[in-house]
Amino acid sequence: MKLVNPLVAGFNPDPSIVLVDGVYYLSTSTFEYVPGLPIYSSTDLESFALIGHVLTTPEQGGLEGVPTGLGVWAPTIRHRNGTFYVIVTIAGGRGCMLFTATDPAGPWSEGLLLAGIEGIDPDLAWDDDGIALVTYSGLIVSGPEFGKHLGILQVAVDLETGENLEEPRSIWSGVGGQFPEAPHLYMRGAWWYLMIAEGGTERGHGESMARSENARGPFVAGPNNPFLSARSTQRPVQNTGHGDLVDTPDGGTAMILLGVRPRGGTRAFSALGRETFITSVTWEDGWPVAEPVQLAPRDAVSYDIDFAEGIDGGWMAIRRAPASIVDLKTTPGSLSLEGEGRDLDDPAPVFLGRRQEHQTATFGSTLTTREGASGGIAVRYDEQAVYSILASRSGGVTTITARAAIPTILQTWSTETAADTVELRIASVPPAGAAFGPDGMTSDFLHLIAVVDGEEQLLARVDGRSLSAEVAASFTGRVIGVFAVTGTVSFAGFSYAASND
Ligand code: 6LW
Repeated sequence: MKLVNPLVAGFNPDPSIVLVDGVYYLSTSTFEYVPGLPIYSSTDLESFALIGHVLTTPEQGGLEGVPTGLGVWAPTIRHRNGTFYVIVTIAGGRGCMLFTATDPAGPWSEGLLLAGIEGIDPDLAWDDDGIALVTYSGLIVSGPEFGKHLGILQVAVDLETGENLEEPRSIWSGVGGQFPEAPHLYMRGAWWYLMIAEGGTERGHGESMARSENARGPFVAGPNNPFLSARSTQRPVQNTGHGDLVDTPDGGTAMILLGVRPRGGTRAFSALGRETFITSVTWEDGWPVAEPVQLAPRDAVSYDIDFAEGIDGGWMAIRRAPASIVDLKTTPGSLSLEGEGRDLDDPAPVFLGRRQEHQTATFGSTLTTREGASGGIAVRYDEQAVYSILASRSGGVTTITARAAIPTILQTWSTETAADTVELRIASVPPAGAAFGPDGMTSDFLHLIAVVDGEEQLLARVDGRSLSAEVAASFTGRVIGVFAVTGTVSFAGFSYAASND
């Protein structure tokens, strides 16, 4: 079977997958973005299409006020007797939630709170008697005990009421790596397998396996844990872990998992954040053996979005629904955004974005600012790590300001024009210098470009590593898009040109 990697490119961490009647459904973490919990679907485990989202409104997840770094963490998607289930932690939001649907494209339910589950990364399985077991990582992410870790826990839950049916039990916590998390429990042959991630979601990440004859344990660790990890290797895909197992179309086993693609002299900076990868798993003496994750990107696809055709499901807003800011009527054929006086450092700016999926990519838009209006384009990790180009119209002059914001530091570069319509572009350009020189030891450079009166101006060339998984540290990835700060700004399309360089 051909494996494509990344399988789902761009900011798509903590993947979970289920196979139902020959169709795969996969979901990933989305933190503070709305819509949340995308459902990607595939019939060949190679090409995936976005078919819908579990969370279509911020209220469904309690996302309106979620702190940066928290929000929608690590779903598990499962299916039983005609119902799809997504169980997920909404850290700093509604808590441990269970959503259901008969059609995975949606609509999904408003969600049931599993109030007795204090932790993250919940898994859902049914024991031999059909009792629902939630297996989860006992990391406390709210209240006075924030940060405390109780290892991998399990509890039987009534899925009608959301009540625990017993006290949570500790079942296995791996072989000593930090942050035992992302458990998944599977029945396979005569065994219940408990797979977990440990080592932390950074370079130490890996997958470990234990098994038992009973879904509740006792679990006995496998012989070669962690049985998958890229730690201490030179492999191009690092941080591999947080996996889920699924049958392949040809009857084998695959693991989908998160990974990063670091670049730079010390291979340290991953511009796109954590993405979804796939690798094959074989079984020896009843224990899994995983192939290292190979890099095998699909052909890069460039696109031009015509807003006359509306807004597709790839667009996201921050702590609010895209529908609350999208205006396709004010300037027909364009997307208009109405500023609310808040800039990109606000927790809920007027920003609409989509995942940057390629390390080498240029995106942009031609926008028109009315008198008193300001807005532009941006590449964002979180509200503290965002590079943008802002066009502000005042007194018949448009001031174009390239801005590089990283925590506590803001640098700007400006130019002016009489035109009220300007084209803005941001390009991710690979590092080109000697491996250990200053131009080589980074993920990429971001070129902030304005086309003014037909002439292209490079306003700034900024090191990209501040917008990488390793530096920005928030759990998201790069999201590229358009925004307004004041007045009405109209965007005539959105272009994205990518390559696999
Ligand atoms: C995820 C957990 C993790 O729930 O990061 O560090 C969290 N590990 O498995 C967010 O992606």
